[in-house]
Amino acid sequence: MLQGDDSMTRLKTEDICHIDAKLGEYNDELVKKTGHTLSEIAAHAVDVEEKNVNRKLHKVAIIPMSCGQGIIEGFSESVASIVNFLGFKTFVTIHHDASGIAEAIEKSANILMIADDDRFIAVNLRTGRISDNSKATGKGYAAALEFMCQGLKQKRVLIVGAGQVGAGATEALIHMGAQVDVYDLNLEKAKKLKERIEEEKNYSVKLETDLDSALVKHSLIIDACPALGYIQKRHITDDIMIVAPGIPLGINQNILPQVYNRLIHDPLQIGVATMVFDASII
Ligand code: PYL
Repeated sequence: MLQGDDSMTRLKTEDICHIDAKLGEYNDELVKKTGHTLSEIAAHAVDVEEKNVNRKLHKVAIIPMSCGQGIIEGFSESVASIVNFLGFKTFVTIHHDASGIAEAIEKSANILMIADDDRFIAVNLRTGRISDNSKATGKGYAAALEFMCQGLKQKRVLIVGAGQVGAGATEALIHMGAQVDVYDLNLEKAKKLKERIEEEKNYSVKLETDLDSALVKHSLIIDACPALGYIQKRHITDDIMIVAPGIPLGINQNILPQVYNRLIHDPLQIGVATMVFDASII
């Protein structure tokens, strides 16, 4: 039933063009669903107190990158609007690529954010700390889920997708005391994640091999894969909560109204907020 791998989906301008204008609205939606703001979710994801993040110490530059498939119109501006919303001084460089990096440093930026087709990173030039968007996104959504269901200790969570986002979410969930079950269409990939986590964290991850029955059994779900609409009406329970960093959304359009109040999904906001907070740690 599930098609597609879990490599990073490339955003399109239409996925992100509304971000700036709707940040306030999205923040209110997060508060309604989780009890916490975008800043608080991101701070929680990186284990810092939101009020202790000293925004004044940082100047963030977003540098458009033209390599590979090229610049996504509105991408850098959307990232800048999120970082600015969090309270950091932020600008998009006029130049792109190497000239953009030079410009950022000449204008005294100390955190640089750059994305090519494979990676989106924030680099803290003072500390050398590199924050990766995929991992940060997994952590950020795990934090949002923890707030939404008021604690994850000993709760069972299904992660669909064992890529970088799923891996970030797995590590964060373990830290929160949850029981993690992982499904990936590519069983080998899921096994690799399980083995790595068991070796590094001495923690047992359960592999799910049948997505349909896994979805029926779980009410806490992280949709971290790019497959469309695989969560169907028969999977919806009264207590279901879904956080969905995956693009496109894995929930069938027909059941969206039923789950809307227990669903968190955005194209960039939580991931970018978490990576910039992570990069700003001194
Ligand atoms: C970073 C996002 C999250 C989801 N998909 C990822 C994606 O779209 N990556 C490609 C980003 C390319 C940006 C382009 C630019 O405009 O600077 N190089």
